[in-house]
Amino acid sequence: MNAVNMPTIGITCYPSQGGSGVVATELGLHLSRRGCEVHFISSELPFRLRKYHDNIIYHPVEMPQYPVFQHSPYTLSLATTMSEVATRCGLDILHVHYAIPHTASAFLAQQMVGPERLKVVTTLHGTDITLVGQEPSFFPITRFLIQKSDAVTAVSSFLKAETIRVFDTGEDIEVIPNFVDARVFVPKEMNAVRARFAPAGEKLILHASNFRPVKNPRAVIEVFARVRRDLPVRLLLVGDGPEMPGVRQQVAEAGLSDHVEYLGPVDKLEEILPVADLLLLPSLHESFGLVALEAMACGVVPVVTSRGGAGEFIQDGINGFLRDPSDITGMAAAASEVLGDAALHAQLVEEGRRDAAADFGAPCVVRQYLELYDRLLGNSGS
Ligand code: GMT
Repeated sequence: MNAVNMPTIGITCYPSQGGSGVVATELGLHLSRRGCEVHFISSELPFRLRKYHDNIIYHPVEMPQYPVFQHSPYTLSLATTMSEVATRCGLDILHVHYAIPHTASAFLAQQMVGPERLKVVTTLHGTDITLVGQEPSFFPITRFLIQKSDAVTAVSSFLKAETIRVFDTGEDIEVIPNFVDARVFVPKEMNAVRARFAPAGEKLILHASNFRPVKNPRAVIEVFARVRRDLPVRLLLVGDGPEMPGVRQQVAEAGLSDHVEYLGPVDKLEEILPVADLLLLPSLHESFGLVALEAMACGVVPVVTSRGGAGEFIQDGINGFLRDPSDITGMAAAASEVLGDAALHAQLVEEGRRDAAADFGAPCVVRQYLELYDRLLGNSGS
């Protein structure tokens, strides 16, 4: 605890672009503004931290190479750094995002420091449960680590239910949803950028992801091709990943190259998202789908997979659309309908922005994490 009786928190996440790293970093930033001292412990500086912030200290994890190692044992180096930081900086809580392997390191660090001095919170984000954790070589340890954490949160009720169903962990998992800073993710005119990407006044569809198979990016191109039959529309692809070469080939083969822009990874998504009219996220599943919430905050209508947790913030036809990821026709029809009807589009934008800022706005959700920390540390109120 610091002078103003706020907990001192260690946060570990994957530093590269990806929803879990975004949520962890934004949480750390918001906690620091509320008076917590926050220590980020990770292999690299998380990408949204790249400037000075009061109350935030970054501790890199050194990973020594040695000829006998086939792979440097990151999990052990992380555990060592966590225990050193916990002791030296007086951490009350280690909050790890994405169970594998971060909870394993936190568990080891806790054993080294003493369980009475350091609590471990694990936030489950998605594929740590729905894909990676179910690999036979990871399943038993993932289950063990969930049970050993002092508190476990899941970013959606869907993910909580999946965790209980697959890992038989018991009900003691708290749902704390993802959040958006609705002062940063705001609608913007962006006339100059729009003129560049949509010179003839076309509508703009945007897809942003890490282009892995689970994101189903080929469906993005199929839906886009269908919508183009109905309306003048262009596509912005943000991000990069293993599916990108196949996507480029698909675009070329469909004769769509002149209508698609590849923007690559964008650190500050809020600087490009508002230019779009519609976001497409046809993932095979999404435990939450943070980018859809960020889109709503920016006044962009989301057309999102119905498999997973997105239905916990998107109401079909009210503030966005939910469709099965195999339903190319359904996604295209929803996109064409809303892009072709200005009044409907404006109505969905208004609903989406209001819903994103209310229940899923940063103040509301960060408070839930602070209350959890307080309960764990035996304090009352936050
Ligand atoms: O997409 C992933 O599998 C990685 C993961 C991440 O670290 O970015 O994304 C998951 O966590 C996000 C933040 O909580 C969620 O918004 C994403 O829905 C979730 N991805 C999946 O469930 C596929």
